Amino acid sequence: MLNMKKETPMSDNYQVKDINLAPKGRQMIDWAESRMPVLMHLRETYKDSKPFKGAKIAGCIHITKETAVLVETLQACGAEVFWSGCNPLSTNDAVAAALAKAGVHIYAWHGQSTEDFYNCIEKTVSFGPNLTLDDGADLIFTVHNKYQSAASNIIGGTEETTTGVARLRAMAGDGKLLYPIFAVNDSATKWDFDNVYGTGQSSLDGILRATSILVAGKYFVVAGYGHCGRGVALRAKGLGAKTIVTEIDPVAALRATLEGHEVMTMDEACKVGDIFITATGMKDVIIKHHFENMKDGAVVCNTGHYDCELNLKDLNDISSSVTEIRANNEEYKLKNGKRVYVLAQGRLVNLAAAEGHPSEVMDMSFANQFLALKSMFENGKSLEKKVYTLPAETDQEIAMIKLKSMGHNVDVLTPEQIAYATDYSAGT
Ligand code: ARJ
Repeated sequence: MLNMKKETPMSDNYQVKDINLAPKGRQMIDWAESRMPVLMHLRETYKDSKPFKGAKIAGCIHITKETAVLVETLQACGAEVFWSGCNPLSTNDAVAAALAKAGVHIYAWHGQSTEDFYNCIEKTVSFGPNLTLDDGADLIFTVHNKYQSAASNIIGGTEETTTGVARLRAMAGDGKLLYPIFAVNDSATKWDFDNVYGTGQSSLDGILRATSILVAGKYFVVAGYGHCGRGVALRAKGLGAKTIVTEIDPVAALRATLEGHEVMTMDEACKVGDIFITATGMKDVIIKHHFENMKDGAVVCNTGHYDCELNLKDLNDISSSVTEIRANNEEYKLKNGKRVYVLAQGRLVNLAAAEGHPSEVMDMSFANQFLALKSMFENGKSLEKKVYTLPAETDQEIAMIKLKSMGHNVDVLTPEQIAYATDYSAGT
């Protein structure tokens, strides 16, 4: 059906860095499972009825221990799964090996070239999936741009992240989308938790692993005060940083000032900051003249989905040397004599230099993924080729299971209270 190159170097079952890493990967997955009660509850609930029987799911998301719990939950509930990573630097090779051992058709390894990255995605498409799962929409774009014939077999897909959702909405607006999509990112139990607390903690984790520097007392510049930037600024402040936010949206900037951050333009902030992190989803946020004006020793990184937020070509042009001084930390010696340290080559610092968001928060994101795919498999044929959000009841269900797993409960309205809420004759 697909015009895949016949001489693909990949085996039909998997392509990972080292299959012998599987036992180590299995330990990591076991650890994640013990912290993901919602997903494990869904596995337990649906493992006998197997709602995914007959589903062939191609997925393109970061290969982490948390992703492994999602993949194995889909498998346990009847799906056949074909996986690739959505970033050349975020694959955990031990986890990938454990998944390969567990029968997942997985094609991903850490540090792969851009060419291999796309070859791996194409390999998963060659199996003729009927559902797709994306983080950043690279798999969907591959189907749409190169393998349109595969789309006729695809009932629908899901998208994990803000950047991907924005692009898919643009595609749907132009009438270019070939199958319906659930925007998992837009569920409250994803966006309000993963993007804020997940990105906040894991980005600081990545910065600390790559630098081992003290955050307290430093000028910490966060570009973008969306949910992700807000989470990062919150955690940096918690560690004692003097936080500075740059924004293009006056409402977001105003929110940042009232939440205790200094607000300024990047032209101003570049001269002040000790640590910079971009969380905008936009390209060219830090460019040549910003790098040139930074203080000696400034640390720069990105936590947005794509690596275009820092213009590293600009930085290269004004540098006389680049040296890797520790894992995920490159020293650029500028021709003006100053040094700038770039983490994880400008790729998402939280996934490339650390392990991504903690399992507890991915639990909710991936419970949304599971329920979105289930709903798509069951009802997708009746949907239009648009981007949909999940119903509010799904958020309620996920939040309730999560709360209960943490030992909390909520109050319930009485019938009188329910009537009161909509009683427009009631006054003081
Ligand atoms: C898998 C992760 C992890 C993790 O949900 C997050 C999001 O929206 C992404 C943008 O690319 C990354 C994704 N994410 C964060 N942490 N995916 N496993 N541990």
